[in-house]
Amino acid sequence: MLDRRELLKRAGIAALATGLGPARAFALDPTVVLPFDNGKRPLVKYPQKRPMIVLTSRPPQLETPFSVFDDGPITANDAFFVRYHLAGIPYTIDPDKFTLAIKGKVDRPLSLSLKDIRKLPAVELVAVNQCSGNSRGFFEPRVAGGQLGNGAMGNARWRGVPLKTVLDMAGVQQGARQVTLNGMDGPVMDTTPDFVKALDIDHARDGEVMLAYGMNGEDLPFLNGFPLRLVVPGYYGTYWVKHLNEITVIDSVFDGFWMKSAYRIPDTPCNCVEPGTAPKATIPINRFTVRSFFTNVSNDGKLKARKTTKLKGIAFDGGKGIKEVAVSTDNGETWTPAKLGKDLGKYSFREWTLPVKLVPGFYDLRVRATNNADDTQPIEPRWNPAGYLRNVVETVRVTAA
Ligand SMILES: Nc1nc2c(c(=O)[nH]1)N[C@H]1C(S)=C(S)[C@@H](COP(=O)(O)O)O[C@H]1N2
Ligand SMILES: [Mo]
Repeated sequence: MLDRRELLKRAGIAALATGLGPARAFALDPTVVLPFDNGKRPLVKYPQKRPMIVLTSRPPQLETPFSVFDDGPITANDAFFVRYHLAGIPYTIDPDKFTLAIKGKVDRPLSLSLKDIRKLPAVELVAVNQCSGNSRGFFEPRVAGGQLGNGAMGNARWRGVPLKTVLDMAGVQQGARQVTLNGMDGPVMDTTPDFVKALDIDHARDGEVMLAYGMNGEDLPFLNGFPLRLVVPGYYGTYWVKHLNEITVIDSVFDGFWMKSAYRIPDTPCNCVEPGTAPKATIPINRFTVRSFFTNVSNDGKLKARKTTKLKGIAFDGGKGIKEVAVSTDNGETWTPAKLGKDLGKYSFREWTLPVKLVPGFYDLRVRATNNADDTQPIEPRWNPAGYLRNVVETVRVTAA
């Protein structure tokens, strides 16, 4: 494990703290253009990260360049996206002094060091983390919020202890209804609500929700929540609280801003509404919708006609597991099942491949996944005012010549 000085040195986080911001190695940062209006973004290198697509720099909000997802089903730590709400990020964290408090409606309030937590029986799980607003930039009509392409997602092997373990150690009292989760970051103005999330007590104790200190065999990168974060398999990233240092068991339903007002979806069967309209009632966002992507072909791609091309991609869902991925080369008239890759668990990206041979022409290639509950992806996009849950069938336009 890294000591503090070592961490600061390796991560260069001190540079961020002193206001230098990201390392600007180049006079002119390269840019990328996401395929929607106002999609031009700088590519910048941050501590412990390779050059990433920058949405905002204060706080850092970094999107993964999409080509990374073709490298394999696990997203490298240095390419994993970063999302923060509040500019008050704890730029220096001493892992030897870090403690996690478990308090509220418990018999034995606890203060656990990182060492204490690392001594508990560890578990590992591969799971996708995806921001609720991933792909928001594609919404039509456009909606307010971070205009993200498809790179606000990633898949990692997380290591830590079940949240249940520490809740049982503390002894949850009768009548407990939720746990609230707070990290070390905070607002810079006291009118901004602190980022606090909540889970129902049964969910918190399901044995899968994890206090994670490891990611793909290493400590968590600083910007992904060092030294401890919550992992909520199958659930949108908003619940995956980073720099987690305070868990409170409560006997009510938490009514903080980030649960009661933000991160809510329409309470309709499709969790969608007529484009441009407001929902009558909303519920907190929860599990991922089913999605699939091509990773080795993109718009304006060129394929060799009459030669076999192996199309490749990824699929995932909110935890039922992927049952089938199918590809259409004829505008959705016919669908051919792809071959699924190795199963890394029901919360992981699932790779798929499909060889195709095309005669010369223009093609809209489509990919559609179905999970083990027979949930699938819609051909027409669904809409909600916050730009969440996007899972329309993805299309890439290529030329075979
Ligand atoms: N402490 C803290 N944790 C947080 C957030 C935050 O703003 N502060 N944002 C959440 C949101 S909305 C997302 S999508 C995930 C992103 O995780 P990542 O930055 O490791 O990719 O972190 C979550 N955890
Ligand atoms: Mo998010």
